[in-house]
Amino acid sequence: MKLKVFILLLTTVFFRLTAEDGSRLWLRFTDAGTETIRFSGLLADNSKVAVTEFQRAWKEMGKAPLSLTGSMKNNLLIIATPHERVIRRLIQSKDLANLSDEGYIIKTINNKNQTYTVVSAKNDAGLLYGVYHLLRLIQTNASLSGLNISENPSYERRLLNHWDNLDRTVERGYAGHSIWQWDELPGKISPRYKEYARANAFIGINGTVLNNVNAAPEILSREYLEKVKVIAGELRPFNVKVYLSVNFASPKELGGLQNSDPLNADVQRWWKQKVSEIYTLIPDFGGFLVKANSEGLPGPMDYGRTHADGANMLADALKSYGGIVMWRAFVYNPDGDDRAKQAYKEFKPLDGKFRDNVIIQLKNGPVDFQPREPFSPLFGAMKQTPIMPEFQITQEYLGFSNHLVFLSPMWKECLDSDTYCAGKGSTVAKTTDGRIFDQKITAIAGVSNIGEDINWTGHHFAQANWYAFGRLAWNNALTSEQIADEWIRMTFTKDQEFVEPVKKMMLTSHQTAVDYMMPLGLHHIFAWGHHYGPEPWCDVPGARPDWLPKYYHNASENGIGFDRTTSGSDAVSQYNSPLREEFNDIKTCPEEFLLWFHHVAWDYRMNNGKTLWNNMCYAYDSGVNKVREYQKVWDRMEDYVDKERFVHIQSRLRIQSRDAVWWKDACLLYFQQFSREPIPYDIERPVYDLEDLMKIKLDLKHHN
Ligand code: BDP
Repeated sequence: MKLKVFILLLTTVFFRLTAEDGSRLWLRFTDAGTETIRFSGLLADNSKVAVTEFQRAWKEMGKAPLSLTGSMKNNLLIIATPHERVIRRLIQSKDLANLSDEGYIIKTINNKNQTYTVVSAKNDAGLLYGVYHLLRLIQTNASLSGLNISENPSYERRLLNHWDNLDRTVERGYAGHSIWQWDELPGKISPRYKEYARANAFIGINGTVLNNVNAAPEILSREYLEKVKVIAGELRPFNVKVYLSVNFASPKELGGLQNSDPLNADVQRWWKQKVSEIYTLIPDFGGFLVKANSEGLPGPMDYGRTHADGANMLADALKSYGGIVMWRAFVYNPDGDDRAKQAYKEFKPLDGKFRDNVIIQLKNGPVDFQPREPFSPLFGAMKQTPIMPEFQITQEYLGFSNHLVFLSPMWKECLDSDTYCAGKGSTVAKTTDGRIFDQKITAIAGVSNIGEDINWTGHHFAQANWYAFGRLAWNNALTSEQIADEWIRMTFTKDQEFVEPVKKMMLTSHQTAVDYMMPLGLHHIFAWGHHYGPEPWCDVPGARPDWLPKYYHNASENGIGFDRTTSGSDAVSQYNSPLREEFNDIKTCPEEFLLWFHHVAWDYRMNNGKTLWNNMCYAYDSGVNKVREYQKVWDRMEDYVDKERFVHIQSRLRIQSRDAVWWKDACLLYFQQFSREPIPYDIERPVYDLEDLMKIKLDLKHHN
C-alpha cells in the first residue's frame, strides 16, 4: 500500500515537472481514472482499428494489455459488429436497427449471472466511435456500470474546412503554417496526419476539406492529386474522408479551355474527366466545396448563369461516385443592397433548382463570422434544398490565438435559434439535421484553427473550440457546459477545484469578448485587413464601402447602428413572423441585436433605464473587468497545471487583458466624439489617447 502511494506521488511529481506542450490534445489516457475499471479480457477482432485504438489507450493507462479471449468470462469487454456471433446472441436486433451507418451502442449486459460491457455497431466506423465514447467515459471518470447508450450523429457529414494554401500559409490561421506538407508529399508522410485523423475521429469528425475556399486551380493538377491521395490514405483508417475546394475557373486556368461556362459541353467534359481521375486515385473522395462569385472569385455568373447551373454541373460529374457539392452562400456585392440581405436574395429564388447531391453551405450569421450575429435568415428558408451550417473555429474576429474565447455558446446560439419556418420550435439545428426537411444530405462545417504549432491551435484553450465543433457536429443537442466539462477533464485534470472555475471562465468568455469588442449588436468595426484590433474610424480611399466599419456602425451625432427595419434596409422582412416584427420594433428587439437592426439615438433609454451610451460604456467596461477576473482565476490554478501550459496561458491572458482595454478605449473615445456624453464616472477612465490608438498599424497582411 505504501509503495502504491509512493509511486503515485512520484508519477504526480513527474507529470508536474515534465514539459507539457499540449500536443496530445484530448487524447490523454495516462491519468485516466482507471482505478475501478476491471475488464477481465477482450473479445474482439484485433484487426479492427476500433480495437487497436482501445488497446493503445488501455496501454497508456498503464494497464496490462487486455488479453483477447474467445470464452465468456465475467466482466468481459466485447467490441464487435453483429458479424460476430456473440453480438447476435447478446444484443437484440432492434437495438441495432435504429443505428445509422456510424451509430453505436454501449451496453452493460447481464447474462447468466455474468456481466459484460458491449460496444457494438453495424459498421467499423460506428465501432470506432463507440470505442472512443467508452474511452471518454473512462477519461472523465464516468461510471461504467449499467451502461445503456445508443448514439447516432446529428449530421452525416461533419467536416473541417482548412483555409490552407498550397504555399502552406493559412488564411486566417493563427497556429503557424499548414499541417499539409505539400512540398514533401507524396514521398514523405508526416506522422502528424495520423495524429490529426485520430484526434478528429475521437470527436466524430469524418471529413476534411484540405485547401482554402479561395482555391488555387493547381490543387486539381495531377501532381497535387497524387499528394491528396497520400493524405487520404492516412486519414481513411479513421473514417475521415478527404474533400477539396475547387476554383470554378479551373477548366480555363488549369485545363486551358476557352472559358469555364457551366453550359459549355467542353467544360462539362473537363470536369467529368477530372472527377473520374480523382476517383481513380481516391475511391472514397467526398466531393467539392465551392466559393463562387464571391469576393472576386470566378463563378457561373461570369457567364450569365446561376449558382444552380454551376453547382449542378459539378454535381452531375460527381453523382455516380457518390460525391457531393457544398456550394457556399457567402456572397455579397459592393454595389448591392445591405450586405446582410444578399445571401437570402441570391439563393432563396433558386430553391428546388439544385441536384440532390448539392448542399448549400451557409455561415451562421448573415454578414460574416462576427463576434455576435443573429442567425442567417436563409436557414429554414429553402425547403427543397439542404443547407449546412458553416461555423468559424479559427478566431478571425475573436482575437486570433491570443484570446481565450470558448465558441460553443456562440454556435449553440445559432443552432438553438428558432427560425419559425415550420412553426414554433423550428430551430436552425432542426432545419439542417433532417428533423424538419426530408434531406438526402445533412452536413456541417467548421473552419479549422489547426496549424503546425506543437499544440495545434496556438492557444491551448483554442483546442476546446476544435473539440466543441466536433462534439456539436456529432450531437447538436449537447450543452456548452457538458462539452466544456468533458474537455477540461480530458485535457487538464479532473480536480473539481480546477474544473469548476475554469469551466465558468470558458462559458462566459464569448459574452466577455462581445462586450469588450462589439456589444449591443455592433459589428465589423475591425481593423482593415487583418481584423485583429478595433478601427471604427477606418477609412481606406477607394475601398468597397461594405468592407469599412462606418458602413456598419453609422455613428453620427444622431446615434449609432444599422437600420435594418422596414423603414431602413428591410432586412428584418427576411425573417419569419413573429421574428420580423420582434426585430423591427426597437422595444422588442433583443438588446444584444439592438444596433444590428436599429439606428439608435445616444440618449435612447434601454430596459435598465440607462441610456444607450451609458449601456455601451458599461458593456465595454464589463468586458475588460471579466478578462481581469480570468487572469485571477487562472493564477489560482497554478498548482493544478503543468508549468508550461500554465505560463503560456497566463501570458496570453495578459495580452487579452491589454487588448480588451485597447478595444474599450478606442471604441468609447471614438464614439464619444458623436455621443458627446461623459463616460459614466463609476467606471475606469480610458488610459490611452485616441490619437495614439488611431496610429496603431499592425503589420499583419491580408486582402480586406
Ligand atoms: C471572410 C474572411 C476571408 C474569407 C471569407 C470567406 O475574411 O478571409 O475568404 O470570409 O469565408 O470572413 O470566404
